[in-house]
Formats: sequence, C-alpha cells, structure tokens
Amino acid sequence: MSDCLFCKIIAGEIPSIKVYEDEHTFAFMDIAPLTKGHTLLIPKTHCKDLFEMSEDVARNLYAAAPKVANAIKAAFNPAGMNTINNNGAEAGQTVFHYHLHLVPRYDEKDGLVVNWNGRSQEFPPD
Ligand code: D5M
Repeated sequence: MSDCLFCKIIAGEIPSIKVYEDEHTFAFMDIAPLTKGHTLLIPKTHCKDLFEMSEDVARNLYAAAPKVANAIKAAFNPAGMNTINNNGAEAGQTVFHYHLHLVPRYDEKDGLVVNWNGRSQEFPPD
C-alpha cells in the first residue's frame, strides 16, 4: 500500500533496524521501545489488522514469531516476553498495518506494566 508507513519500511524507503526477514515477514526494532529489544513483526502482505488477515498470512507470520522471539532472547537475555497486538484505534492501534509487538521483560521491576492496550505505565516510585 503506497501510503503505509510499514510497507515503506519493508520496501526500504524508510529506514529501520531490521531484526529478521523472510519471504513473507519482516521484523524491526520499535522506534519507541517499551523495554530493551522491543521488536515489531509484520507481514509483507499489507493488511490493516487481525480482522483483515488471511489464514495464509497468519500462518506465515506466526511461523516466524518463535524465531524472532528466540533471536531477541539470545541478544538481550530477557526473563520473559509479552506479545501484544492492537486492532483498531479504539484498541490502541496507531499504525494500520498489522504488527505483533514482541516486548522482552526483564524482572518485576523493569519499570513496565503492559496494559490491555499495550501502552506502558510506570510503577509508582518507592
Ligand atoms: O504500535 C505502533 C508502533 O509502531 C509503536 O510502538 C511505535 C512504532 N513505530 C511507529 N513508527 C515507527 C518507525 N518508523 N519505526 C519503528 N517503529 C515505529 P500500535 O500498536 O499501532 O500502537
């Protein structure tokens, strides 16, 4: 899609820090990371959200997800990981090309509570 930010990232028209690429999928570092290593996994075929995603696109995307998750784990050594996907502006989606957030988690004091909409919230100070 010509005016889609993430399609432009896939095409190399907008720079990104690429983490993974195969025939069907692309992964890159989130520009506003919730934690160290926060990565976005996207299908190369444009679809706005989960409601528009075909079974083939879903199959290919989720086939890549464990590879990308394990690459992040090897690089950053997190204790865990949240996967988050927002569908629709009301659900917190701001870029309308499907993306799966892979958010590494370090410990209970990594400063982040991931809410249902995927946005962060600082723990209150001690
Ligand atoms: O998440 C959209 C995510 O996309 C948000 O975490 C920022 C990220 N983003 C936006 N622009 C860029 C670029 N240019 N590079 C990398 N990451 C980017 P949502 O779930 O739609 O709120």
